[in-house]
Amino acid sequence: MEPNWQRQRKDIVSKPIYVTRPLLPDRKELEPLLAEIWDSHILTNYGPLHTRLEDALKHYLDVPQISLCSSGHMALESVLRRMELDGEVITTPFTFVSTTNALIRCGLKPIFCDIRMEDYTLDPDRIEEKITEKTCAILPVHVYGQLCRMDEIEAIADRYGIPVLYDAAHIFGVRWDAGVPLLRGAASVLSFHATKVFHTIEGGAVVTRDATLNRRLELDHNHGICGPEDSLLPGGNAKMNEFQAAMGLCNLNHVEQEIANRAAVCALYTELLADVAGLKLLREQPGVRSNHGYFPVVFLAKENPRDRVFLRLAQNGYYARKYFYPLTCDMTGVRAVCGGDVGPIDTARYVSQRVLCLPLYGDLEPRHVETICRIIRRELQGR
Ligand code: T4K
Repeated sequence: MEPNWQRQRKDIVSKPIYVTRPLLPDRKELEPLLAEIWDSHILTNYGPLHTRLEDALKHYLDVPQISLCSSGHMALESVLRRMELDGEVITTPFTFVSTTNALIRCGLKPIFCDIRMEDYTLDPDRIEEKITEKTCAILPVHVYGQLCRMDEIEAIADRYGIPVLYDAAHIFGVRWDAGVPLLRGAASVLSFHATKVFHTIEGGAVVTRDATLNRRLELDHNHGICGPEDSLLPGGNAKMNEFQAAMGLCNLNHVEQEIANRAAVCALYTELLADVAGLKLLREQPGVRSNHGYFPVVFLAKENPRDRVFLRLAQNGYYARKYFYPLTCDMTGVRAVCGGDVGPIDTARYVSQRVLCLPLYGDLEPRHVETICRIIRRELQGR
């Protein structure tokens, strides 16, 4: 049998493999769009490519309107502002810090609520105990592209007469038998960051059924400007520019293939890890076509081998990520504003301390998936 060190040396990759790698179109595809920009000299401020991307996304996402933005974070802030909320917002701490920071930066108080062990989304059974007379909204996250328990969350919100705003940063391309998930609640916010299944380098968008809110968002993203001589509301600058739109138009042609390629990578991970004792994989949600944005595994063993596996993978050139650790409520900047005492959020704490997102992108080679799984099995089973 090969000595252990030789087996380990074989696993080391020459180039690091990160948790993700952005989808990039062939440069030739981008060139005609760049030529249009050079011809028109329109670089930003709702130019022709911006309009084309908006139309293409409305069609792809099956939504009546969309307001593009410079990032997912700015999209989140703009909609929180334009919904004119004031007070406490019930939300999940198991998310990227942007979700929580957006609330704080808009003068709102995040009230952290626990998540479900099944899919790591906000637990509807724990929401009502957090509602007070100051509650003004609920902000759940479709984390890892897993759809929240929207019917249950919205039923509670309706009973108390408060809106639901979804952080939908992870669900681009997720399809659902029961309707268009982005059209649920008051609004949904997408991220088109480079690390997402579909990207515009940086970028994001708000989707809402409410045409008035949509118009106010467009104004908010461009200084409130309604013409050369007036500004209707105190907006800022959160516009998507023409270069971002060009990248988006190219990537949109490939996103279905990217999702299919990612599905194949996830199927291989699942095949190689499904029988590993003490490892929890995401289950497919019934009636949902996943976009395979993330492949989180949760280590259930009492001794919690998460950090050991993380390090062993890194020693071999595989850079998994602890999305989402620490919980946002435990981050220094959030604690400074919200204080440390957030009440019991046991499931969120458990998952956050034990989760690892494995490398995942469409052209991740099967040999890397096999090596990653071999390393995990060896660490967990000693072989
Ligand atoms: N809400 C939720 C639930 C979110 O997850 C996010 C963003 C937002 C809101 C806010 O949306 P944006 O304002 O970002 O549009 C990354 C992303 O920056 C962030 O967009 C994303 N969530 C979050 C989950 O992940 P980091 O700090 O982990 O990124 P970084 O730079 O460490 O990238 C991860 C790996 O990806 C790198 O190790 C290498 C690879 N990579 C990254 C970039 C940027 C590349 O290969 N090329 C690249 O250009 O936050």
